[in-house]
Amino acid sequence: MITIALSKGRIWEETAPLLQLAGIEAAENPEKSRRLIIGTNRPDVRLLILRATDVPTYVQHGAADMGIAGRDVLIEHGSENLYQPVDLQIARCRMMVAAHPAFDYQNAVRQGARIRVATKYLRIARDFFTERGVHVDLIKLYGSMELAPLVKLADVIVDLVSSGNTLKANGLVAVDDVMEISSLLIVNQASLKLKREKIQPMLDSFAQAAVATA
Ligand code: PRT
Ligand code: MG
Repeated sequence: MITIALSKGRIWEETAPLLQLAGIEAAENPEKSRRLIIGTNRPDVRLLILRATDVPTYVQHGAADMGIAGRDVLIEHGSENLYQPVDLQIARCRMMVAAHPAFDYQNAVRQGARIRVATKYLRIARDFFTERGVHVDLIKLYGSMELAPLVKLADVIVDLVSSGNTLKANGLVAVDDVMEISSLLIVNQASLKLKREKIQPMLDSFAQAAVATA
């Protein structure tokens, strides 16, 4: 059995066509089903439907042989034991620093001021500002980061931006670019060794499908 860990929402939407190109079709639509284990047209392949941030954990411990996770999630989780053979180029967006237009970010950075940063992505934010020699106080949030600058919980946020509509709707502007984000195929290293004759052809199909849909 090959077990693939995935999350609902945008990852599923963009993964389904890749799975199909790789000859795998889910028996049920995970967006509609309440089932957390979903079979496929291949009796030897099943899907686990998880929270996006839990995907690396299942693959790392071998509860799933492979999975699909955003680079943001992988960096925050750490990638010990995880082989990352294919960048699928799906669920693409950018990690950005955003602020209220009244906050002079460039000046704060230049003057070496201490900046209050609210984010779900502590590791990414810490590394980004440390590299630039900017002193920050990090405030951990679990969602709705856009609110923080509006009520003066923080000077800036570090968050994912795709259309930019969420920033715009809350009157925030992007002030710095942290990194490009896409989702990667991750594989448990022991699974790859033990089940290589099944897994390697799947990795090749995914890589081809990613190029075909890019
Ligand atoms: O939503 P939930 O709390 O269950 O979990 P999650 O947010 O970790 O998962 P999900 O499914 O929302 O995102 C899965 C992955 O998709 C992330 O790990 C990213 O790699 C990728 N991705 C791509 C995004 C976005 N684009 C994105 N725009 N993840 C989140 N967003 C959010 C962003 O945080 C912001 O709140 O969408 C909002 C901004 O969108 P725009 O279009 O208004 O700019
Ligand atoms: Mg989300």
